[in-house]
Amino acid sequence: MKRRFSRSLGIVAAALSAALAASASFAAEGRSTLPLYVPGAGITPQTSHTSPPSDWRLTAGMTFNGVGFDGLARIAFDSDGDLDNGFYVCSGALLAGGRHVLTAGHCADNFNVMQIDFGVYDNVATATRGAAAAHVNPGWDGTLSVGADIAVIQLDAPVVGIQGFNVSTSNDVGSPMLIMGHGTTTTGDGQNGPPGWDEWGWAHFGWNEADVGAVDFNNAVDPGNDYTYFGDEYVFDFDNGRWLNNTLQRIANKAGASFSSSRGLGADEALIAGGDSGGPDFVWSGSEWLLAGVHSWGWQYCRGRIFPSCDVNAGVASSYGDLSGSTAVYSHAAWIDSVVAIPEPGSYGMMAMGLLAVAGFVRRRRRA
Ligand SMILES: [Ca+2]
Ligand SMILES: [Ca+2]
Ligand SMILES: [Ca+2]
Ligand SMILES: [Ca+2]
Repeated sequence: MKRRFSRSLGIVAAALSAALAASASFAAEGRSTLPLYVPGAGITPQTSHTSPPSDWRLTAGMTFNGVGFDGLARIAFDSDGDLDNGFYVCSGALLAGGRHVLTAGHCADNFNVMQIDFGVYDNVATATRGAAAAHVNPGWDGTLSVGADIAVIQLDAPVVGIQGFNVSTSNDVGSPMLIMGHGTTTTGDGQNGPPGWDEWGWAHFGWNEADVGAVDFNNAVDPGNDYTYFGDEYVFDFDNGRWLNNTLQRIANKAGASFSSSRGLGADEALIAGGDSGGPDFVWSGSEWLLAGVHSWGWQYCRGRIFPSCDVNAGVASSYGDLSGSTAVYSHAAWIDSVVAIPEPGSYGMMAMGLLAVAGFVRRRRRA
């Protein structure tokens, strides 16, 4: 089970052409989930920035407001029982208590092998665990933008010595968020092409603002929709300071909607990319970083919908003007509490049975 992702960079480079083969779920039109499939062994990893991704590495010992982020997780998984022949990559965050990881539903609804690495710096993990069970939100059926794309993974052994995070219980629309993940990297200007593996041994961080919740956003881009919501979500745009690329404000203007969106956070602005799925958006409470969002989807919205286009590069995902969505944690705080409170199984055998039972349930439900 314990495998290091230290396979050759050559294999990773060869896999580049198949990058961004998102796994599942294209439910809401145009939106796509952001796990990355890595065709050969090796790992990927992260995030689109205003300057070279090397400026945005999450390095060992780095703190924000005095808090370290070894609790950021890199998740490798597959449903063929084998990580050597390729796997999917997501991100996640350690919950307070050290026994669970918060991630996206689409990262935990179809796997039978999973390796979770914490505190990965230059491709060396501070701690590695497996999954004992996956608790996918009951509302998740592959449909994006209805607030259901969230899951809690129970670790096969507690993580000690690494700080986990508490969840936010308030609606954080309007808040600046510290975003992190182990996805692919590029720059927002599109000059470096689609997100790739240039920084594959590192996690990256950046900032953005949660401008609008699920209902107001969907009503603006899809008037008259009849979505059934299971929770809330936050929608972000990747700003470069220009009016033209302030996509959420332009959507609001066009729709006569009540929300607004700034022209961004200057050089700090970032957007998630492939492989960041399931990763965290943090808000600062005044005394701690709280888990506010779980990365869910990306959307090259602008082309064909807004003129002149709000996207600086229609061919590059996570370029300026593109959108992302994160499941809003506050809307699932009670559910997360209930899952984390479930007693641990008494033996490894029982844990394995629990995992299979969850996976089987999800498969049956998704065929329905
Ligand atoms: Ca595989
Ligand atoms: Ca923004
Ligand atoms: Ca904006
Ligand atoms: Ca784009």
